[in-house]
Amino acid sequence: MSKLEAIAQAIEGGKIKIIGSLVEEALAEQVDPLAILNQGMIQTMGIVGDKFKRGDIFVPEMLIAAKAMKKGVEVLKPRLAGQTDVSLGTCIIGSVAGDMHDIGKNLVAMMIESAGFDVIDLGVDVSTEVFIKAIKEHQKVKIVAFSALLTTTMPAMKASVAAVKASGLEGFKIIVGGAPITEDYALQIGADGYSPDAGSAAVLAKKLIA
Ligand code: B1M
Repeated sequence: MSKLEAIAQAIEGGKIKIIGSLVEEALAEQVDPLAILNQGMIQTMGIVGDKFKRGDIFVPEMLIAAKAMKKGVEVLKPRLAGQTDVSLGTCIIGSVAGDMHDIGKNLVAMMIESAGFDVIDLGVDVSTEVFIKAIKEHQKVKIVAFSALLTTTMPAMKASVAAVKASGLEGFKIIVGGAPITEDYALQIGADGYSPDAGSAAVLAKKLIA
């Protein structure tokens, strides 16, 4: 079995104790960190989601797979994130109200940070009020980023975008993303940008402030 297959299997099986060393071994064998992330981890979470949808697994299995992925990403992070000395400004990010999913949001935060922004991660289930408070409290906010993974939390994203725009606060761009979000939806709710994945979110953030 290849290292990538072993990592995928450990994520799917929620093998939190061995995932860190498997990722380290793969890195030591010069496996591309992006391949570990995309093929070993993100793809596997898609498989986990499909199994959940079919009723082959339930929330606890989905949860331990998510925990294993988080652990794996922790080990991978230093190899994915670049180093920049100059700050491009602050990015406020969070998963919208009612949404507890944070793996994708954490990856977006990590990529935006490595692109040169100071990232304030508000976590999950973030209310509009908390987003607005954070924008007011931080200096040089250039990007406000909303993540949603559930069709049922898309209205919360819409409400947050509308409230931030109506708040009179200025000087930043709003970006949105997450599995059910599309470019059309982003436009429809008045966001300044949409991206389908973490890497392109960082590119978009830089482009929007240029
Ligand atoms: Co949930 N869940 N979940 N879940 N979960 C999904 C999203 C689901 C598609 C599974 C399925 O049915 N196939 C489904 C949603 C269906 C729908 O809305 N139509 C679902 C459901 C139904 C639920 C519950 C309702 C289940 C229940 O309780 N009955 C419940 C809701 C809880 C809540 O939020 N209120 C729930 C709970 C959970 C867990 C807690 C068990 C766990 C989350 C743990 C955690 O995040 N800490 C979980 C998981 C793990 C998943 C799946 C399997 C994997 C999500 C993930 O981490 N993917 C997911 C199925 C799937 O996605 N195929 C599923 C890997 C991650 C890297 O990808 O998050 O998509 P993703 O992020 C990507 C892009 O979307 C993008 O970049 C990232 C990578 O490059 N992106 C952005 C994300 N945010 C962005 C922001 C941007 C730009 C890009 O700009 C700001």
